[in-house]
Amino acid sequence: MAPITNLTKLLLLATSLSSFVHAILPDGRLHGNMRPTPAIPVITAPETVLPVTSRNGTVLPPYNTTFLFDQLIDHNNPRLGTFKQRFWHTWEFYEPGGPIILMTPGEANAQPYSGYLTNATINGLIAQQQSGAAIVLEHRFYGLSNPKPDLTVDSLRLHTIQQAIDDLEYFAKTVKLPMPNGDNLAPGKAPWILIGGSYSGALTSWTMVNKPGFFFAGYASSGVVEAIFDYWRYFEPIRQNMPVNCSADVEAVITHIDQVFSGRDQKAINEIKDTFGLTAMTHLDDVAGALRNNLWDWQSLQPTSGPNTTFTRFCDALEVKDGVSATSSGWGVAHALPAWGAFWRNGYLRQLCGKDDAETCLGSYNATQEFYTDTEIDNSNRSWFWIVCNEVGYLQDGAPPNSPSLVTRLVQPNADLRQCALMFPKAFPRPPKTIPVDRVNRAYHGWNVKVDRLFFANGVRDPWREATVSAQGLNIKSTDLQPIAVGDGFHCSDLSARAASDATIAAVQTHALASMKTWLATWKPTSTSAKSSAGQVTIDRSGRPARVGVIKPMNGWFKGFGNF
Ligand SMILES: *[C@@H]1O[C@H](CO)[C@@H](O)[C@H](O)[C@H]1NC(C)=O
Ligand SMILES: *[C@@H]1O[C@H](CO)[C@@H](O)[C@H](O)[C@H]1NC(C)=O
Ligand SMILES: *[C@@H]1O[C@H](CO)[C@@H](O)[C@H](O)[C@H]1NC(C)=O
Ligand SMILES: *[C@@H]1O[C@H](CO)[C@@H](O)[C@H](O)[C@H]1NC(C)=O
Ligand SMILES: *[C@@H]1O[C@H](CO)[C@@H](O)[C@H](O)[C@H]1NC(C)=O
Ligand SMILES: *[C@@H]1O[C@H](CO)[C@@H](O)[C@H](O)[C@H]1NC(C)=O
Ligand SMILES: CC(=O)N[C@H]1CO[C@H](CO)[C@@H](O)[C@@H]1O
Repeated sequence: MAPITNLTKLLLLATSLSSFVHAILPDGRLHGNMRPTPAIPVITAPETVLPVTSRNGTVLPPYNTTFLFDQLIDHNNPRLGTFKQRFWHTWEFYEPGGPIILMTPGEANAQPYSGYLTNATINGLIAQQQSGAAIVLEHRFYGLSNPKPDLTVDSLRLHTIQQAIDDLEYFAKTVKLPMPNGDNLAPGKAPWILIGGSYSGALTSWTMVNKPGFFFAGYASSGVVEAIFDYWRYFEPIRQNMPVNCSADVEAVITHIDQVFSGRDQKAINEIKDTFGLTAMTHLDDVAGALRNNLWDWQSLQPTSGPNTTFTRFCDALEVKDGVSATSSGWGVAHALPAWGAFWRNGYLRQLCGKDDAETCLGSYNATQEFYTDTEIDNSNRSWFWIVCNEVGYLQDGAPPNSPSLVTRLVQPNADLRQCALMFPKAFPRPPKTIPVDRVNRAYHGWNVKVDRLFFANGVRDPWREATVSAQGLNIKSTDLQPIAVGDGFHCSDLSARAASDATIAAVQTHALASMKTWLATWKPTSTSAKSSAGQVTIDRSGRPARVGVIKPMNGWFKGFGNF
């Protein structure tokens, strides 16, 4: 499990103090058979004693000042008017001529991402080196940036990748930035750099393909540029990089469980359910699917995680017997199965599900559960699942028969397609047959992206690697104008300045900073029109805390990221 961050504690506190009754798992997800989102790690600006100051000593607004921009509700129909889109901004390193560095954290409430204004992140390192200003923009349909008052299907029709791309363009073109000369810095007058990680890393690539030349340069960390329907390869970098005895045993246990669960020996089936403390669960694919959680825990690893992570404890539980570690072939099912079960019964299940019973927490079949029916705003799990079901897929399930699998083959894409229908019955009266990911790949070129001045940063141990331009077997060439730098990191590791403690990630960052320097030296203004930005911004003083919706650990999207 992701170490409980201060943010999570705050959210839990906020929730317990409010009237919300949503079931929340201790790790912040809505339910227990839910895969981790490819979101970027939360980095919050340090609370400094000193005020933020510009290079000449002017005192600037604190990093956590929330600005509001009037964004178009529907780029296909501007007459529908605008909604308030939140953003955060600083010009502490800015000097005239410097770049404007824009990031959306993507599928999350953006409030805790203030660190992406500072030199705790690659964004701020670029700003510091190039004398730029930095912006964090909340993505539509996340947090409090909502074109519509709820997350019903009718509202979510405006939640598409293309609308998000158009948001970025309209924001950059129109915003009157709250800084000196801020109405005279649109693209063409100042060089804009678009940054993103994970989904928003893909969005960076997709936007630069879709709006050629609009953003001068880009940086995509772990950008999952290729939409993939059956993304069973999510588990491949994990299988390849985890302790080999542990992967051998996980594979053996899962093969055994799949065999028993596919047979008719009810006694043997019940014994396995009991072993994991899941006796009361109804559906065997939910039981076997829930064991993916131990692999999803890998997603919260970072080079700075230290030795005592949930994932490490899991492998130790399987592989260390009476103080002795198994050889590379593992101990085999006879030891590993009961050891895995004990790990669940002795704390893991409680860590995952809190006070919820196993079926409520890990079951995926109950259409009336609040997890499926809650349509209040600020529920990133629901908003993201809409994009999953309609555009990108990335379904994380068992490997095909001829490949080793760490996760049950009883869970196949239809398990997620069934959930699409449960969560969005108005859009999917029946489970869809597939997800039209080809549309996304055709529109935004996926792995075939060719864009000047777009920097790709990826990590060998990132489970999302296989959807990036560094997927194994692709061999896409790194060039000066479209570099691909691969470090030994995990998911989006290179976004954090702290991750430079790993020399391979430091090299990725150094490479990126050098590319930005070279590219920006060639920038020339293309627009000389008079001041034009009319998008006045206001400051949000409402101070509304983030909401936590119903989370179940039955999909992996929303596993957190820890230890930056
Ligand atoms: C210092 O910078 C601020 C904005 O960053 C600007 O408004 C002001 O004119 C500058 N003052 C001097 C003395 O350069
Ligand atoms: C910003 O952070 C400071 C320091 O933690 C806090 O006192 C202040 O209330 C915060 N402001 C907003 C608008 O959240
Ligand atoms: C990062 O920025 C802060 C100002 O926000 C500055 O005090 C600090 O020296 C910078 N760190 C580095 C390593 O440049
Ligand atoms: C490892 O972490 C667990 C859970 O946070 C804790 O209970 C345990 O004491 C830690 N072990 C060590 C050796 O730090
Ligand atoms: C066996 O597993 C333990 C515990 O996870 C690990 O520390 C060790 O490196 C593994 N050894 C081999 C040979 O895989
Ligand atoms: C389904 O969920 C609802 C709402 O949480 C609950 O009242 C009901 O008992 C559940 N049904 C089953 C069969 O678990
Ligand atoms: C709105 C909501 O409930 N979102 C949650 C989805 O899952 C993540 C875990 O990463 C939580 O942090 C969010 O609060």
